[in-house]
Amino acid sequence: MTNAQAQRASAAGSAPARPRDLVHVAFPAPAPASAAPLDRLDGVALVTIDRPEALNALSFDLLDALVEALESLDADRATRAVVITGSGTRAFAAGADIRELAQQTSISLRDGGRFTAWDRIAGIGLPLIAAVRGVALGGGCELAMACDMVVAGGDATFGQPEIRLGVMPGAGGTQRLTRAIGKARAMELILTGRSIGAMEAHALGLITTVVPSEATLDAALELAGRIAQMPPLAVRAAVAAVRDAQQRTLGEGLAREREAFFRLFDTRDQSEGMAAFVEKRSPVWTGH
Ligand code: CO8
Repeated sequence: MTNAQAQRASAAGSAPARPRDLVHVAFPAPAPASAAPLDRLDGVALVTIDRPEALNALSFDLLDALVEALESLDADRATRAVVITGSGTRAFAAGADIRELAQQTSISLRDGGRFTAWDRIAGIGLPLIAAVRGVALGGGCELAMACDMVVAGGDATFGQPEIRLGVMPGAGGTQRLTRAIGKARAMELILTGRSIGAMEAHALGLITTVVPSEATLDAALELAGRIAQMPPLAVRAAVAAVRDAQQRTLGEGLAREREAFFRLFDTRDQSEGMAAFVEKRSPVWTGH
């Protein structure tokens, strides 16, 4: 616990769980329980938000612990892809911790600096896959949308219910939802707070895939495992370029894409990948 966190806990007169207890990291991720054997989870990390008693609500300390976990995985060259999930079956995350938010003022939010966690999540270079069962609401939906792909179980629901609390999305929801599903549909969801099920979310283009609920984590790990088999420098470059499509003009994005493409020709993986094709063999990626 940091000093600031200790002071906050002391001021609240209680001893909350230490931040790192709220997030668990398994690296490499455990093999899925599915029948299909997966021997390709080298390089895949599983990050679990573990606060099921509050439907994995994202307290500020939990978010800090999540960011710290992601940043240390990002700094480890052995990690190739990350799956983020919520513990239990009822929630990915039911949003910000409303009890904690209820005590805030505009000044405490602005001066507290706790929202920088969201910028740090956006700065993670690894591909992030959300494995969503149950609710992904408010900040939970925003966290799923901050990931690069979303694998959802049939029991998943997504929504931005903040309007019903007298506020609005504040961690990217208005921007990422609008980019994902378009202005008119985002407006309806944000202005009414209506939640949508996994099938509707898929039809709208919000998520990558829908699978039977019990298969959600396995499907996300399997997807991460496939990505982890790809050349890591090219994966990171492609992740950055696709993200650029959501945050830059077309001209800027195209220029950055071209530069990233050119830079990959300085890598051994590019030589190896193309030589392997010509020599009709499988490539061996080294990440150099
Ligand atoms: N914050 C705090 N506690 C929560 C939250 C939450 N967001 N969601 C659920 N819980 C708690 C409940 O209080 C309850 O605790 P307890 O047993 O101690 O009373 C426990 O989790 C179980 O929840 P319910 O009994 O309510 O379970 P139900 O199955 O009846 O209902 C729902 C499930 C529909 C998901 C319901 O819990 C709900 O509506 N939750 C709130 C959803 C919501 O409004 N989310 C948006 C929050 S605002 C937000 O995310 C703004 C983001 C801004 C930036 C992010 C900054 C971090």
